[in-house]
Amino acid sequence: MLAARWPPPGDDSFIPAENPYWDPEIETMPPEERAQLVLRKLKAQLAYCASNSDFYRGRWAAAGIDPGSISSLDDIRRVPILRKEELRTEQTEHPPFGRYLCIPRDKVLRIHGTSGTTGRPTAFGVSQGDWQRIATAHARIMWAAGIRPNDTIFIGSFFGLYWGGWGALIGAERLGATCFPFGAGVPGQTLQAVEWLAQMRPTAFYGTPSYALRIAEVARDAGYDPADFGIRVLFFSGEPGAGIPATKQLIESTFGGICIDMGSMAEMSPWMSNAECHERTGMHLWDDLVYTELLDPVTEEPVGPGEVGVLVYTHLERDSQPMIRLWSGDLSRYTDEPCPCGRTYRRLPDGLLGRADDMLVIRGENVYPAAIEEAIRAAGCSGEFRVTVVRQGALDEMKVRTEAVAGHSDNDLRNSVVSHLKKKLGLRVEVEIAPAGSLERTEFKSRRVSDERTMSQDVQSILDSR
Ligand code: 8LQ
Repeated sequence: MLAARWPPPGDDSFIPAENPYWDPEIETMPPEERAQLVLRKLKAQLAYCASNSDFYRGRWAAAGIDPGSISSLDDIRRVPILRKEELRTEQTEHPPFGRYLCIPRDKVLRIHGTSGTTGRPTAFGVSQGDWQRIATAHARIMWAAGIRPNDTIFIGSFFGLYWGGWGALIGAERLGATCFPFGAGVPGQTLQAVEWLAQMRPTAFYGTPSYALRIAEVARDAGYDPADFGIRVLFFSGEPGAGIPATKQLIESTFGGICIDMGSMAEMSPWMSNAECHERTGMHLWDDLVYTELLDPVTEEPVGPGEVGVLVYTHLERDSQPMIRLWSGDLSRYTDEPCPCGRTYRRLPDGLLGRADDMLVIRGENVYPAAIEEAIRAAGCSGEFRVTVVRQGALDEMKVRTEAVAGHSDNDLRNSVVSHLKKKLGLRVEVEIAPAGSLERTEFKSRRVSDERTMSQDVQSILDSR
């Protein structure tokens, strides 16, 4: 459905007949043809921002850019990159939404926001049209994950400012599935989740990977086998895990369903525009919804397939708070090799490697948090773990604390972690095995890797200054 109108209407009630694709034409079109579609939508989006936002008008005028002169996708590189700090500053100077809110204040249907743990929270004002378009985009992408109207979707995520659970909910509603917005974060709720899962037997699950694994532990403690819940599809966003092969496998063997990685940033909703299909070959970049560039973290030039770059996102159908070239800080690699699903979108076969500011440089090697998790999980650690990097004398040392696993001696587990990390990262580590269940769990996003040297701050300031 190549909508002639921009932005496309989001409120249509179309649901495909049984078919692998929600929109076969767009999802399987030759990439060159899709580039033309993306360009048409990009031009409409830029023109819209120029007419409706003093923020964009001002910054583009200052950069000497006439958005009307953009005539190829390459031309987008003339448009200035936008950083989250700039959004915060704009909202401080022009509260509450900043002048990139392109609709009248009274047309804001929903207010969401960031948690603001690292600075001023960012406010999201969403129009009714955008809310509906996000729902339709998410329904289309969830369809590709194998979710159908006869599924029941358990949403084990907060229903508050955080956009994750809401995005899954409205996508599920639009798809015509049965929604089970269970929530998270209330004391005692995880055990209740287990009991409801056993009783209601939903066929799909949404949350963070950490929380799914936490639910599995609580289930086992309560005498349930999570594989008996009957969940066919588990889809995730918000943190690494679902895209890390050993963690994906752990989730799949624990629950007996497929594990699907999704997620970009709340600002970029529809945040499922990075999302795997049921083949699980890495997140597709759903470029006709959000156009995604991968840029070298230092030169900001495009990188080729297989090279590490920062994901930079541009909305193509947002009328409330469109983001144009938002620098995510997340590192990844793409491939344009075909996916067995038949969709012609590029893919991120390694998921998100980690944020540029979380990348560690240990004894001269670039080490991504996702690679550390892959090695630790592959070593057989099914519980929680923590990684600390410290400087001892002139040397960087990595210390891992993980938990005992039933049926494995602590010594075997320790040796296994040491050898997997050595093989994957070439690093020597010190491993401590803590009692099972002793490390803190989260119902949201985990922070498992911490760098206690000053080095990473130096690296960050270099990255920031470019
Ligand atoms: N982040 C998000 N998804 C990720 C993934 N699949 N793999 C690795 N890191 C991921 C509302 C959605 O869940 C998206 C979301 O979490 O938005 P936030 O709260 O703005 O957080 C965005 C950050 O979460 C990204 O920049 C990634 O670092 C991480």
